[in-house]
Amino acid sequence: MTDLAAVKRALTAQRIETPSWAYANSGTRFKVFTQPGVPRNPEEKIADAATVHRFTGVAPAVALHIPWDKVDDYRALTAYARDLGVEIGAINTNVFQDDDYKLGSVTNPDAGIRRKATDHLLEAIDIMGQTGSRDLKLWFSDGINYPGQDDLRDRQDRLAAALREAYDRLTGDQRILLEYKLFEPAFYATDVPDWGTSYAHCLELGERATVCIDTGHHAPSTNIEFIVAFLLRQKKLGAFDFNSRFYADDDLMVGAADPFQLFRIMYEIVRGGALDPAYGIAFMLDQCHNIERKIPAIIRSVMNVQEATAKALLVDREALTKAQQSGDVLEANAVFMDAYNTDVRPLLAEVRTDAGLDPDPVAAYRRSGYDEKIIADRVGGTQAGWGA
Ligand code: PSV
Ligand code: MN
Repeated sequence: MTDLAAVKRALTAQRIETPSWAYANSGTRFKVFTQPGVPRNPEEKIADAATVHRFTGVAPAVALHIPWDKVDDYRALTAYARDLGVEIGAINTNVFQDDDYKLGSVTNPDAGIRRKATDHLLEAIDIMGQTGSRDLKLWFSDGINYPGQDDLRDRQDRLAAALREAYDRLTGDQRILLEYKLFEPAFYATDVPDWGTSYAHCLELGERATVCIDTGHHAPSTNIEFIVAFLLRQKKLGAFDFNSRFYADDDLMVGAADPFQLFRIMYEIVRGGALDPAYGIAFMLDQCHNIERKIPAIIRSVMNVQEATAKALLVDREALTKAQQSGDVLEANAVFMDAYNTDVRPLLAEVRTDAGLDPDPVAAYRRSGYDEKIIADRVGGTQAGWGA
């Protein structure tokens, strides 16, 4: 039997971090469709993130991307965020947009370019010191397009050297989250293509380095929950970048493409005792809202994670273990599916009402007038964009 009070406590304590860049204009390589009311600076992105937190109650941190969110005074930005009720979360590095990085950043054959990229990682760690961020999230677009273009193994050595330098700069509770991605922008070989490569580098680095799973970064049909279970067992899972995909790295709303996969992932999190924020996993979103209104889409995404989590918490673990141990394949699967097929929306509505929130965060946002206000206020200036 599931302890409903414990399920509600776990849902109330859940934390989800939203990304500053999801509030900005974004698109595909073919077209960016701009939207009215989009933030023009990091402060306005933070205000939007605070709005998501106000309506959901479980999104109290916003991840920054440097240099997209570069400011002169990070302490002032942090104080501004705190006044609005949110913290600065992970600091994301960007070693993929300068012309210098055409042949790679930390794996570039040119030592000068490697130095520049590594210095950027160190700069991000300095910023973490000023914002109080715990997490340095590293994603490298590094890779090659053609067989023979560069030496695959040398590139691993260069990567390891840069990671070591950044790792040695960490202090206090700071840590590295190393993200992997199968392909794009490199099309033949990527330098951190999969969880195994990330895991091996993290292992070499030490305790403060863990893997970040971006759910959109795998080959089709990859069993992501297996990766979650494996990394949890090794104490090497540090974070998620949640989003969903139908084809490649689509960055659609998490839970939109495959809510069953999200449930299976969250079940492994619950099974591993890793849902509690004290465990240390950063549950982040990494999405782009190219055609839909951004703030309600992010609220919806947070709710999708909550729904998958609620279902995972409802799995009757005792009944499941009993069925598994007696080899009752059908019953084990039925117990699992019973939880997945439960409509958890009334339960989550109760959790929200108990927390003093509106049970329907999207409707409450729509009624609030915030959307109309940002459209009216944010006129002039330059809208923030993915890559701007
Ligand atoms: C790369 O595709 C990625 O998932 C990384 O997390 C980046 O930091 C993020 O997207 C934004 O470009
Ligand atoms: Mn990502």
